[in-house]
Amino acid sequence: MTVKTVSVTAFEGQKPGTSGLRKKTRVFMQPHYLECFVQTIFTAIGGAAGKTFVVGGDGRFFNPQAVQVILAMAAAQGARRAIVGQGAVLSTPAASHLIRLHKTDGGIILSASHNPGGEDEDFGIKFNMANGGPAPEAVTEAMFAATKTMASYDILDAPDIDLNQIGQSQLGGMLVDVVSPVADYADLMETLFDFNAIHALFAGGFRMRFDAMCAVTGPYAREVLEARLGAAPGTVVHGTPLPDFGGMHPDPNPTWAKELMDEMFGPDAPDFGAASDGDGDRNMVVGRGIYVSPSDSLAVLAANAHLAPGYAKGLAGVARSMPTSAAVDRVAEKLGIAAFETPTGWKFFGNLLDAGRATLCGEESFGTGSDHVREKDGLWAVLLWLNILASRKQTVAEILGEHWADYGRNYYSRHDFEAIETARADAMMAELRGKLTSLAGTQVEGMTIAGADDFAYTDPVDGSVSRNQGVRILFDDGSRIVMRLSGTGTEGATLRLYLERYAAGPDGLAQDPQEALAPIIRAAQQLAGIEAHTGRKDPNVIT
Ligand code: VG1
Ligand code: CO
Repeated sequence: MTVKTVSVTAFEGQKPGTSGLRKKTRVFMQPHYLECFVQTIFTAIGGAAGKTFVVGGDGRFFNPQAVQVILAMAAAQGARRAIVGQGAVLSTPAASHLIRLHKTDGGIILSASHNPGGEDEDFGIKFNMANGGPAPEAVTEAMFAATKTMASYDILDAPDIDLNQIGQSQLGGMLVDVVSPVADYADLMETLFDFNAIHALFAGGFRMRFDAMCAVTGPYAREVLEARLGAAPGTVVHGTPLPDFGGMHPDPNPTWAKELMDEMFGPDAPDFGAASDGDGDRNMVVGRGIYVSPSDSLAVLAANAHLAPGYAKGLAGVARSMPTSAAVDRVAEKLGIAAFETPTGWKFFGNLLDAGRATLCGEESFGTGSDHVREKDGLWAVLLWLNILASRKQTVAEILGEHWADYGRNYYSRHDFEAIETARADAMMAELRGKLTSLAGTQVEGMTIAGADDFAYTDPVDGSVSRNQGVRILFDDGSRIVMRLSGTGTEGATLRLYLERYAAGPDGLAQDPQEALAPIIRAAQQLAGIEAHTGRKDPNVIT
């Protein structure tokens, strides 16, 4: 086996976004494109020599081929060992766990997460650090810088290795360890939750539906829910991962997980429903006849986490992304623990988790997680809910109702305007940014603006500063509008409009969120001129 040095011309636009580099699959499949980015990863981390990496992906189209390329490059560049999920598959949280479990130097995860998969859909790649978490901005910036001067890469000229058999083999000088993608992750879950109590819940007739959306979580959910916790066979639906996710859009929200929503709001609905995304780090939870918004879910989990053995000693602190509702802040206040507000993207939670300052983290985009790994974790969130349901012996609706009665309700919604022409979206944001300083004290829709800014974050652990993380318009009654452009899309721009209004109760806790938020939605249209700039009056997706 020989090492080939391949000369290349640098590609433009290999800029990691909110969560790694995402492009159309065919872009990744063109000669040298993937290889160049993998090389920039190795360059940005000071080379691969002597290092151990975890490698795997969410099973989408091109995942197996990409893993072979990464292994051949790592071997050529002197890596010591690669730990690979069987079939080249690992969910994002399972990869994060393996990085930590084996104290590796990091991991390469192939996924475009909640984006559809297939030859004509999306593909992605990201690097996670030795702590198991996504590379921080300083590292992704170093990667992007390296992409611009890329001139050659080294790769081993070797036949593909068999990734379908668990066991060890040698690729050049590198040991390849093919492991079960599920076993270690499932064992970790057993250390965190009261499996006996959840088992008893299912044995007592509790019914659940878990929609894996033909993506990576099927085998994980089957093992944990059906095999280990005794949920009825068939609890997990769409449980076989497919390269194109069976045509499903594996984004667990009411729009894309419509089948689950219909079931949960239907006549013979199970007690509990959940769905996960392409790479298994997101979750949506639904009770019988009641949808739980991700921001509320985070707050309920924070308020009840002590009911699970892994969190019995309480939480050090909580963290949420800035656009996520302040519902969890109210819980933190009552618990007397710190609440942190970070920019969008899980990489910003890493330092807080490593420093032991936050135990639970969450984003409005259906992501929740804890210090057990350094990624958000869909199945983990579902298990924490199940533990709480088993312990409190109440329905989801009862738990949510009591939560709002205790803390008040943060009405919340996100409106996505997808595939806007990039130039128009940029012009709209620039115009809005230009008038931020003049908004304070003015009135819109009968509400007074208390302040407006472009969110900047100073990491309390390492002092790094991240600017331009989203426009915030804050009203004097605590309501707010947040606007930012997505960093995970592959076509044009996506505007995310986040809307929030607080109702202290006891009255007005049972409104429809879109109605409760109506004046704020109108205010956003007026202030940003969304329709004038984009031609769009209504969003494509509402969560
Ligand atoms: C979106 C979400 C963000 C999440 C990111 C990655 O980013 O809003 O909260 O961390 O996706 O999640 P953006 O930039 O498109 O708003 V995943 O499950 O796609 O890795
Ligand atoms: Co994901």
